[in-house]
Amino acid sequence: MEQLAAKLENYKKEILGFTPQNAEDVEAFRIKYLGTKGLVKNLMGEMKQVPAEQKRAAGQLLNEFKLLVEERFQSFALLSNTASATIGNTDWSLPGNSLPIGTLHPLSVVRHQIITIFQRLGFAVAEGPEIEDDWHNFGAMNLPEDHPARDMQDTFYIHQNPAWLLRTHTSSVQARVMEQQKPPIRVICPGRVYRNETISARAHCFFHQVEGLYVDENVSFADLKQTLYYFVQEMFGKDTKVRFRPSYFPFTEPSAEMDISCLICGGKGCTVCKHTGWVEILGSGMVHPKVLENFQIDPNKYTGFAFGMGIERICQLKYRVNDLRLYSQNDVRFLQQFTAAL
Ligand code: 2NL
Repeated sequence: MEQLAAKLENYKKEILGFTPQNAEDVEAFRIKYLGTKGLVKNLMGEMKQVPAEQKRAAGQLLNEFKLLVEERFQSFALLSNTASATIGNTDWSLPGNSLPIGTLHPLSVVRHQIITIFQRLGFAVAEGPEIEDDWHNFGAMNLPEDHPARDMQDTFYIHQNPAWLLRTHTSSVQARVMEQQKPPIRVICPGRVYRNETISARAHCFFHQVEGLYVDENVSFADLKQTLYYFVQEMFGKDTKVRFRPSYFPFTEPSAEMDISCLICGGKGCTVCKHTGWVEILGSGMVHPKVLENFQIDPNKYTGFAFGMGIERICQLKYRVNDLRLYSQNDVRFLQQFTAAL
């Protein structure tokens, strides 16, 4: 036993001190220690001479030694693969240059945040076509025939068939939901909408919206206020204040616009809030009885609230984007600033 232990100690020193310079050295190491006529095999053979009562301890020592040799060989083998990966002047084993990975568009980031908040409240997500007919976009929403929004000046009609238009809001999606589903209805509809406007820092011919609709028995204005208040707290932080101002939309009655305390100046007054301390973020209201009737939903039994917000606007407030055109110019200097927002 003592002889064996001393012998192994010497071999261990030899092995640990051995540094192969190339693939040939590694192969020589393998043959010397691990080959069919190598040291480990020889030592195993010598086990026969060990007295029976010491066989167990000797076997254990030898086994430990064998594991050490194998482990050394494996680390050399990795190195030697690396060494042989050099062809000419190129080391093909070096890590490559990573390809630049794109980032989510800020509007996608914010849309995702909005959707997640409402999903936690039990809202489902619905999508629909961007090319719509007059009924789903306007008629069902209680917009009178002579409403200015229906004007060629404001809405893009499809040249080949003026019965079709580019939706001006995602209410058309909620119209399709109400067509197919009876209350309780709880949906949010994110999507791109189009308006015929001259492009500037503050206006664009398309933008992105999230609209929400909740129809059931006993849905009240208090539900509307609390839902939208919850949304603001989740989206902009617990310290954000809200206020509702009376407003008008043809599809809701009563209607209200919601302001939040200015995130930029904290309500003290700045250029973003035009020194009022408040910024408008969405429109809302109780669904007009005529809209419900358009879908055979009895307004005496059911009530609902609805709201709509521009994703660009939310994004502008959250990330201080001061020009609407930035969202569609695809300038990477703009887009790359939102990696952290993931
Ligand atoms: C805004 C205001 C609003 C709605 C959208 C709606 C939808 C149905 C019925 C009734 Cl199906 N109303 N949507 C209601 C109030 C306001 O949007 O300023 N959006 C950017």
